[in-house]
Amino acid sequence: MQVGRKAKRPQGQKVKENKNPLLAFWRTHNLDPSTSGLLAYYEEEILYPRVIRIENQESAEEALRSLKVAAQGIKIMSPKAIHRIIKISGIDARAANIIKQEMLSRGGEAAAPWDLYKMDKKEMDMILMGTLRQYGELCSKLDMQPFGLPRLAQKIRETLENYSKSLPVLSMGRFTLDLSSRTHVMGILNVTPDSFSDGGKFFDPAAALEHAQQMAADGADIIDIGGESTRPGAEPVTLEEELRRTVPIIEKLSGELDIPISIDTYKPEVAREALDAGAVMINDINGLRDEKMVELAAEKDVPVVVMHMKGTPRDMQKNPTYEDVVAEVCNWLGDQAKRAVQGGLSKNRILIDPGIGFGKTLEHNLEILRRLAEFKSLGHPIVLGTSRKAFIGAILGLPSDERVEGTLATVVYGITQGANIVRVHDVKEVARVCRIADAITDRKP
Ligand code: HH2
Repeated sequence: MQVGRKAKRPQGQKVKENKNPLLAFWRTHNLDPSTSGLLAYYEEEILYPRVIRIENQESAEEALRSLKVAAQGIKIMSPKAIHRIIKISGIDARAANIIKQEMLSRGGEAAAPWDLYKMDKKEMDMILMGTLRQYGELCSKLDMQPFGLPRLAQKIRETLENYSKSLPVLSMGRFTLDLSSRTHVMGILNVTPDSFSDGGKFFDPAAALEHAQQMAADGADIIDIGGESTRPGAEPVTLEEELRRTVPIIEKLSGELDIPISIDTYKPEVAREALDAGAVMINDINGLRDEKMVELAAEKDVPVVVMHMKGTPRDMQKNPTYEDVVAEVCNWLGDQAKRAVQGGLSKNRILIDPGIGFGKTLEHNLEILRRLAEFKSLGHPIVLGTSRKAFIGAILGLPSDERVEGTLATVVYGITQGANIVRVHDVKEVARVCRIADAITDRKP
């Protein structure tokens, strides 16, 4: 790595080359290695300070190692190289006061409303700013404090760990998916007459089978089969009809495909029959609101995608409002995951999905994408379903069959922000894009 630009040598002057740019500069300018020499060096702007990218423990250690810092120094300094900002909601004012003092005394920061100093306000939000090192010390101190602070310390530790942890290998039936290794592609197979983008195309079983085979050949890691459209305004279909559409296809495909099949349904009865027919994963757009779905997933020990939706497909796009869409969706997903665990489902079976387009405006969808990384705080793999959706059409002014580039842009951005599985129609294009995005990001959180 070059530290400084070589200074221009005065004409005719013979100067011995020296690899150290500072010494070389002194010599070319006939300067002593003294303060004046140093000043001239800096005034010439030979040094090039550069903001470097350190995102995680690994890149922090690597940067220090490349400086030849001693092993002990790397251990001490690397947690200081990673800065995190945490928002805490509904904190007791007394607890907030202690946190503020503890953060400040460590050189960190804690922002709170002015009311903090009145001490009569019951609850408030706070934003903490600090290095991993400062958080570690803060939490050790909070462990000894009153007002629920030991519990909060535990939550802060968990959140920081979740944010950059490696995900477990997902086992499902005879398949395993290592979600930390790369982005996985979930190919959409809608066996419906009315889905917003491919409605009617694969309603015929022969066409559905052929399309699933093609998606597998194009690089799909999972095939997600749905028998009811959930596009805005869609009418629900009967249980019998949904079963009739999906179960025979799943039976046939599970014997033929060498990748797992997921059932896209919010009806526990459909999920049960689909699992019996060979599906090994549930994709629930209703986010496990139905207790029976939790019971089924726990009984069968299968992974479940818990998706957020505000309202129902019939009314979800009628003026959806949020105070802070990311906070609300994130908290709701956290609650649903907790409930599912209490209901017997193991924590590492739960995947979360912010539900792009389900009770969200264009701005909400963009905000969720922009801040997708915040969902990593929950510690569950993130599924992202942007494929050909209306918000892409609204920006580009294009119909659903011309939204592939728009979809690719959201997939790449989603991957950089932590998406682990992307649910898409255009498998071939997306699988290629994922390989490039994965190569760039090295899939490290
Ligand atoms: N989107 C749709 C359906 N299921 N599941 C998850 N987990 N995430 C999503 O974003 C998601 C989903 C809607 O898309 P599509 O299946 O293409 O359309 P339709 O509901 O009209 O069949």
